[in-house]
Amino acid sequence: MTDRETHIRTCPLCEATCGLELTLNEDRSVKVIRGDRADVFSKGFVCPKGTTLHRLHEDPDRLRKPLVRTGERGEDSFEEVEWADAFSLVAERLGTHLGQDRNSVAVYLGNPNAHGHHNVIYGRPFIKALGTRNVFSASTVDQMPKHVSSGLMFGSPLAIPVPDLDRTDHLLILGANPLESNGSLCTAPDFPGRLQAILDRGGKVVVVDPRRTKTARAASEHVFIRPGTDAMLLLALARLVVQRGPRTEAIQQYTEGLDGVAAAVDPFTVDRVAAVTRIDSEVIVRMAEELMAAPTSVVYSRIGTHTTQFGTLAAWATDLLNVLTGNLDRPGGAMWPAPAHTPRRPSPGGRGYTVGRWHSRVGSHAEANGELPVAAMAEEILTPGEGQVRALVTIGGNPVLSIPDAANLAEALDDLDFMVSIDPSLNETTRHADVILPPPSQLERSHFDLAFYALSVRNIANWSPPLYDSESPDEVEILARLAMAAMGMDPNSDPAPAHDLVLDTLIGQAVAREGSLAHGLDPADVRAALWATHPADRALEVMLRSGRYGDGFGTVPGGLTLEKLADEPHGIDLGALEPQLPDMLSTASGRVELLPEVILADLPRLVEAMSADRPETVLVGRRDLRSNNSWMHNVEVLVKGRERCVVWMNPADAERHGISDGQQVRMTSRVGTVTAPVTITADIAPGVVSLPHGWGHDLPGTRMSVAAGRPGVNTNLLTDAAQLDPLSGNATLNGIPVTLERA
Ligand SMILES: Nc1nc2c(c(=O)[nH]1)N[C@H]1C(S)=C(S)[C@@H](COP(=O)(O)OP(=O)(O)OC[C@H]3O[C@@H](n4cnc5c(=O)[nH]c(N)nc54)[C@H](O)[C@@H]3O)O[C@H]1N2
Ligand SMILES: Nc1nc2c(c(=O)[nH]1)N[C@H]1C(S)=C(S)[C@@H](COP(=O)(O)OP(=O)(O)OC[C@H]3O[C@@H](n4cnc5c(=O)[nH]c(N)nc54)[C@H](O)[C@@H]3O)O[C@H]1N2
Ligand code: SF4
Ligand SMILES: [Mo]
Repeated sequence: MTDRETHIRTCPLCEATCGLELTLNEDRSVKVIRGDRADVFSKGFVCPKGTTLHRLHEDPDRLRKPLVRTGERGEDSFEEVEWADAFSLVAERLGTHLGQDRNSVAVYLGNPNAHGHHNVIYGRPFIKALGTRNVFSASTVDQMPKHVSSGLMFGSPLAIPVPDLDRTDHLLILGANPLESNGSLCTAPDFPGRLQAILDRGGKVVVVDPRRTKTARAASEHVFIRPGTDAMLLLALARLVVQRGPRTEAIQQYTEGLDGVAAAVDPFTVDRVAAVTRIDSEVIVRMAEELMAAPTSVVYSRIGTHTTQFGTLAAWATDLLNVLTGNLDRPGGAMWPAPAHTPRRPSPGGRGYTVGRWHSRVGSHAEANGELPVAAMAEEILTPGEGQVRALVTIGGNPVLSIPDAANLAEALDDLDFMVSIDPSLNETTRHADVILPPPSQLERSHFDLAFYALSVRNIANWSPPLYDSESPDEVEILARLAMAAMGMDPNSDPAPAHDLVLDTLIGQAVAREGSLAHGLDPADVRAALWATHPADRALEVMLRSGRYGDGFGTVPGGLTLEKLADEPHGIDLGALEPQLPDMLSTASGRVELLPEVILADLPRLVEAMSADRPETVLVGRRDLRSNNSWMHNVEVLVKGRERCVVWMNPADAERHGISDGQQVRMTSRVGTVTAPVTITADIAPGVVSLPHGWGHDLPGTRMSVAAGRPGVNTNLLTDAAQLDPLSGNATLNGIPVTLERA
């Protein structure tokens, strides 16, 4: 038997960053993908999606050449064109709009942009080149509340504390289901193993979720909650901890506002909160006592708590509680990663963080992180007047399936003068585009998880080279050429100046920033020292070598370089998380702001909501291990088997509505109606139904042959774009009032 060639790379599909081992055939096609046992972080763990990564590359439906529309929107009437022609067309059409009004061009960035370093590095410069304020992304149907609360409390939207899974004695999870999602804002390959290890060392895991999820089953305890009420529960827990004496001795000196906490949380009495959340008072009290009694404990809340009308309050309350139990910035508690691509901050304090530096034109929604709420994108397109959005660039996203009131958005896309999508598929969103520019596959690019190593339960660095060369321009070249077009340059001229601009900006920051290992170096020397050749890798190299473990371009012998990482295909483990207070704080006060003003100003809304009327039935979401948002349903092995796009319904609700297992239910919300088959299960709380997102592949004009055969329905025809978390602009995707009837 001959030794087969293998290729090691990091899985780019979810936040877990698993190492993959690809065994190749003689023609270098992929024979099989397994978990990489030698990976320093994932140690062989893999899920069904990771083992099908090559199927995306091989998918005959994957676009290989640019498409230009020849017929009506909504039909599959496109022709393949040469890249230069596609770029010229985009330059001409975008140029016309940009020439009149920069804000008339909007951009939408989808989830895949966060996976890997290419688009993380090139996304911002591209947006800057467009010069528009109409920037939308999947962040406002996701984690924006956590950015806002972290910005307000710690000074930076990226200073997100993660649960120290591997050392904690007690983990309280709210609104996350990592045994299906593999974790989010908490990069931890083999989440199941890490949770089991907590139990094995005598610790406890408690899951709060309106469904008894796979994670809940694996935990020590599951607690049902009424959707949308987590912020109240967390503040009731905070109130109990304050009453019993908060454990803040260790970090008190780094905090601001501690004296005011008791008054702020006072309205959230156990009895009131028990009634609203439908959790017994005794259970709430015990939850608080256990958080305090455990040697170390940590509260971790995720998308089920963020995509509600109180998303930012829930995100803030989570960290407030971790402070009060004495578990912020402490092993076994909530800790900040120290990622390789950023320098260590030399001292606390900074400019702080603000939201609402500008507002959206129609709904007057506040900007957060330079973005406007994606739930408001349709109204910006459809409402006439000065500053109306007339052209749209989508980059790796499928908002027609992923954002609320999707029918309205689809209508809005048809109303545009021009739309261009950078995307490898002709799907529910890109079918509205005039031009589609397909980037190469994941196997044709290098990979480094810039975003997720900053959210990781260990400090890790792992870089993967491309497996294959690509004949077409890669994604950073596409972005560079579109940026040139946006700046009035010929997109078909040499893109080197655009790449140089990105690189020189990064080098400029690295040599200027205090704490950077390139501080004070001559930019020309830094540039001359670079080893990498690809523009995205060169930019990454600057970050790594000037970052906290870097070689400082020769000034720190033995320090981290990209070349070194390239020699370590299984990654480098840079150690467990370490305490970082107070230097990492960039608030204006240089302290942890426990009671930011905008949070305090929003609290009365939560107090009022405790006595509001409650709808009889609400809809929540669900994720499945074999699915990934909207875009892996064209992989046959992942979608075969039982139907996954089904409504979960409690037996009591089913009986009340006369619905039996497998029958169709018609669900109607304020904005739409959807009909789907029912699975009756006691694993969901009464008064709650659940339907996964990312389905609804039966729209005409797409090229997703496998997905079209198992279309499912689009749950975002029901979610309501009018219900936002006011502080972050995040959409409400959970707790949507619906009425049910047998179809
Ligand atoms: N297999 C798979 N993995 C994925 C993805 C995928 O689509 N499929 N998507 C990736 C992405 S983009 C993300 S952001 C992450 C998300 O990762 P997670 O945050 O773990 O997301 P979910 O698995 O949807 O878990 C959310 C849970 O919240 C519950 N929930 C709903 N409403 C409420 C509420 O009001 N309160 C509480 N306490 N719980 C509530 C839901 O029942 C659900 O179990 O997953 C990533 N990983
Ligand atoms: N009801 C409900 N709705 C939800 C959620 C929920 O829990 N409930 N979750 C929300 C969350 S957390 C998220 S993150 C969003 C996701 O929302 P989106 O980001 O809008 O949707 P995805 O399905 O991730 O879109 C992936 C798209 O990227 C393309 N793509 C894949 N790889 C690449 C690449 O390398 N480059 C480029 N340019 N394109 C690529 C795919 O072809 C596909 O078109 O959905 C949100 N919507
Ligand atoms: S858990 Fe996530 S990173 Fe790991 S193999 Fe599955 S999809 Fe890939
Ligand atoms: Mo997400």
